[in-house]
Amino acid sequence: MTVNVKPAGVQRPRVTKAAQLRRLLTSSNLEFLMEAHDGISAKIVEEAGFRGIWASGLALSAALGVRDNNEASWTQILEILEFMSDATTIPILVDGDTGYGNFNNARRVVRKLCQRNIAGICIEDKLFPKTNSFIGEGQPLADVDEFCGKIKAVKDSQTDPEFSVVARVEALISGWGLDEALRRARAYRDAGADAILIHSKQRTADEVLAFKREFGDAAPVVLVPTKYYETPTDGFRQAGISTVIWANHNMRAAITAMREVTRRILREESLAGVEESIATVKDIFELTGDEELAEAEKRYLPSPKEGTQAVVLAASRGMALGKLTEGKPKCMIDVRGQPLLRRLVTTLKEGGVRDVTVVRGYRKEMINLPGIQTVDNDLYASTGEAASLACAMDRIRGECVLAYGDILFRHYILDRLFAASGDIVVAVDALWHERTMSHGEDENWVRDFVFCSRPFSTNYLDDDPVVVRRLDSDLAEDEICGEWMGLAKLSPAGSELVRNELSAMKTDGTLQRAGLPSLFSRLAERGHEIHVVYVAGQWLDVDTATDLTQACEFL
Ligand code: SPV
Ligand code: MG
Repeated sequence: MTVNVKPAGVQRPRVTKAAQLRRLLTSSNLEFLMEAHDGISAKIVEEAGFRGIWASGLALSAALGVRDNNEASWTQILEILEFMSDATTIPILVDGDTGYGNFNNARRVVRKLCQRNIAGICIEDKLFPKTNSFIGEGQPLADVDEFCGKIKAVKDSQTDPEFSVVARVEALISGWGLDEALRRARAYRDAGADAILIHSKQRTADEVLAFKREFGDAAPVVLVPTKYYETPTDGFRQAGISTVIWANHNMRAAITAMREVTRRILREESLAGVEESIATVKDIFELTGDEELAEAEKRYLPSPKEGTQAVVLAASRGMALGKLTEGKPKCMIDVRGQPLLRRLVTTLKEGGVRDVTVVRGYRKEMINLPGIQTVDNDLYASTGEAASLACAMDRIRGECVLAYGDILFRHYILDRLFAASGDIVVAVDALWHERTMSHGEDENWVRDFVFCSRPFSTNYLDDDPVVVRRLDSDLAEDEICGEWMGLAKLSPAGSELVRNELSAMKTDGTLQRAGLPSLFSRLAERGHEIHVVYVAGQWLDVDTATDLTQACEFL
């Protein structure tokens, strides 16, 4: 029995854009190219189901607000073509006007088009700078031999063997008649053109169909029925035409739509009247492939730590800062143009924390930053940090960061907490003594000192876990191993331990006045290990005016 399955790893050979266009030009069916003039219109052409794009010189120029007279340079056009090509998978036939100069300019253009995966170029037998075919009468034509040389030069220069060169005959446009058109078309075919575009500005297709009858199948024949649009398309099919170009209709449709909407908004001074009739913003996202970016972000960006929470304690006023906290809580004090809390929240989110809950109290309405959730401790004036934390009890779940609302620290400290083992991990500054020295005397300065199982060591091999014995603002100097930064990380089990301890404190009546040091000390006394990550400075808190000055310098 034969099983018709493609063997794993065997890919269907990719048909290049140049090969796709060549197939359209040489196929026995009538094919169509639709005008586009930028990335989005090119996408719309592909989305509609067209198998090829006409990058119209008229429409590209118009989109830039210039005339179809080579006012935009070929490199400016090339830039847009690159966007159009990158945005689509179907081939683009570029309207290359006269080739932007002589054979030498034209071959340079073609090399660049091949580099950008453009499938073909159409060049017309007029003079540079060109004039649109529908303007004026008797436009001068290029010398036949000169134009044949140009065709040969571009065919010799294409780096993709299936790139197509369409030679456009303007003899009928310029009033030279059928014989001249045929003479030219045959010469261009002999010079190597892959197809002939016979252009006409008559209201009927009579002259282009007469051309086709005489020219026969000497080369694929391409039409642009802009002026003879009333001719039934089947007529082209029966005549054996290769390809029809709908040359400028997206640009014209866009002009009509933009005019209508712009004028209406001006008149009505409102968007209400147009909203229903225009593309949605979501349409724009879809057309430009936002979904792919979202997928790619999942693949390539570091994933936010699954469900990591943070609870930030920001209920207190910060009396020691005096006038500065008269109208707002300490965490909202401006530090170099941003509230302290905003900087902290940014650090947490950049570190992979998904949800940040801020416990508010004093002047709570002032804490209104985007991207945070809030809970309130309305008894902030008579309660301490443990009571504030208990207000966020249901947010202490899974992996959770606890932070004072007045600290700033370098990102890597959070990374180290996440990397550390242990259900409860606290960041402890071993350089507490240096902080004392640089801070100077200040009786309002309350610090959370830590007595640990082992002091900080610089010994590289010494990596046994260090645990907290006691956390207190009132330790004997020889017991102090460091200062707690006001930053801790809880594992899911650690979150549960903290919730249970807060409930126990509520029951035994100690919750209201306790600080977080007592919470951790209680847990340590019960035999739960509180792991220490030693850091060496690189953080600060803002308790006093001196701290505020240092915070500005820190940034
Ligand atoms: C274009 O679309 O720019 C063309 C076709 O060259 S036409 O405007 O009909 O000449
Ligand atoms: Mg043109």
